[in-house]
Amino acid sequence: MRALSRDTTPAGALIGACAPDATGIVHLGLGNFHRAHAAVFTAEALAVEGGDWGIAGFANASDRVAGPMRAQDHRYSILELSGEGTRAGVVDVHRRVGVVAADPGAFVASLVEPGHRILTLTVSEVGYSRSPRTGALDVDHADVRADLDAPQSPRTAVGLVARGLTLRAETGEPFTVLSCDNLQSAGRATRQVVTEFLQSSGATGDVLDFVANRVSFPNAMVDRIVPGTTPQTSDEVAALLGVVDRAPVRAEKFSMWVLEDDFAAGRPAWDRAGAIMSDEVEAYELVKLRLLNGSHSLIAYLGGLDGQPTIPDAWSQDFVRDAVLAGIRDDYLPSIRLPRGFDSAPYVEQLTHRWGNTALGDRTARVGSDGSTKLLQRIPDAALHALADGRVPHMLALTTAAWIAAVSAPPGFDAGPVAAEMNEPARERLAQATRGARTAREHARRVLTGGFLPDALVAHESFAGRVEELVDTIVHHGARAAAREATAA
Ligand code: CS2
Repeated sequence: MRALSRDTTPAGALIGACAPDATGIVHLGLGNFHRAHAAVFTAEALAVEGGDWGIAGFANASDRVAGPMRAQDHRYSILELSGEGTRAGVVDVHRRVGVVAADPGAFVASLVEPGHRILTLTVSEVGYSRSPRTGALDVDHADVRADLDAPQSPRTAVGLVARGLTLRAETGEPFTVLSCDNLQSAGRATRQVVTEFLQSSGATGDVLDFVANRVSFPNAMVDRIVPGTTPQTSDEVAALLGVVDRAPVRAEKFSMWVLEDDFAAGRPAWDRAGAIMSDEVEAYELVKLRLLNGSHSLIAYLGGLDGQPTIPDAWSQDFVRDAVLAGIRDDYLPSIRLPRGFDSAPYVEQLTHRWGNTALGDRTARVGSDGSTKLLQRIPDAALHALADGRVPHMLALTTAAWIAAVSAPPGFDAGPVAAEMNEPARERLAQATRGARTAREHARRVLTGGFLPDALVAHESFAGRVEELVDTIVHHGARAAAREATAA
């Protein structure tokens, strides 16, 4: 069977069929999510309205995706999996690909090209280098410190963006930096860390003025469940399209993008491809980060501790479902001001179907990975809202407790094989912070006071004590008992 390329793409398989000649967007983080989300919106927008908005895509570290894409004329396929069956399409919107770790200079140089007017980012929550305790740029992090000491040769995402904007300030050409990650006030947060980086690394007033006045950082809410590719994915593509694709993506059918229409140098007609331009993006972000992502974390940690390998497996357990729906009702919904005209009931109903998508088979370990940074976007502000109202947010405490039990190895507790698969960048620091703890409660307390959560939240003894109790219950009686205890409270 022949490899996917311009010549072998089956007639009618192209999504959008837009074929841009020139690139106008630089993208950092050439993973599955970008390729199933913004890249598809861009291909569809260009098919409607055209424009020089091809994408120059950069992977952070490895050639795993960039290599095959290069060999396939920058094309790749998407498998959309739902109860209605599987659909395959081919995306053709990238015109260059690179790997930052191999050539950071090429990435920085691409930010200065005048035709490049937007940088999109999918670097995940970890990539913004924010302090868990304060939310500001984490200047204590070794990688950030190294970049601050040598801002001309950065390695972190924030340092790379700051370097590109510093060089772009010389031409003064306006630019937009668009975060497509699950961050609260994503644009504002990105502007903040980039500006803090520039200030701490001795940037000139001219550069700071340029970034303040000529660079926009729109807020955006992004949503599509995109699990990793499995060894079978290429076989499925081969069966459906008759070509070999070495960099396919799997995704659910649902896709949503809500953007603040604040682009300093223009944008593709994303709105004509179904994206929503709104002046209430932060409200949409909160809805999504809390109802979907916060609940997703609870499903993953309870399910993981219960040995459920996939999200639909976890979701099919009554104790998980009861806890999640209680969390939405009691802890998340009261913490949000809904966007105008937004009805939460059908949204939640739709979430239940998305979590139950067995065709997609999203992995529990994927959603449970990186909890130390993801939970910060999902839990603390909602919890503080409840606490300020005089309520203990039991399900947010349960989410925190289940994360601690799943990834930080309380004494004498085996979290099981699914939890062991979760990738947690803070494992080492968690181990240091909890070394020598003799009981589950003592262990939990050390995590709580170890700088992994905002000080303002941990200062609430009603929350910290609840987390401690629930870790204790998980360790001695299991996740089901803890969920029941929290749901009954
Ligand atoms: C998930 C998200 O990994 C996670 O924690 O909650 O990746 C989720 O699937 C997406 O945000 C859906 O848009």
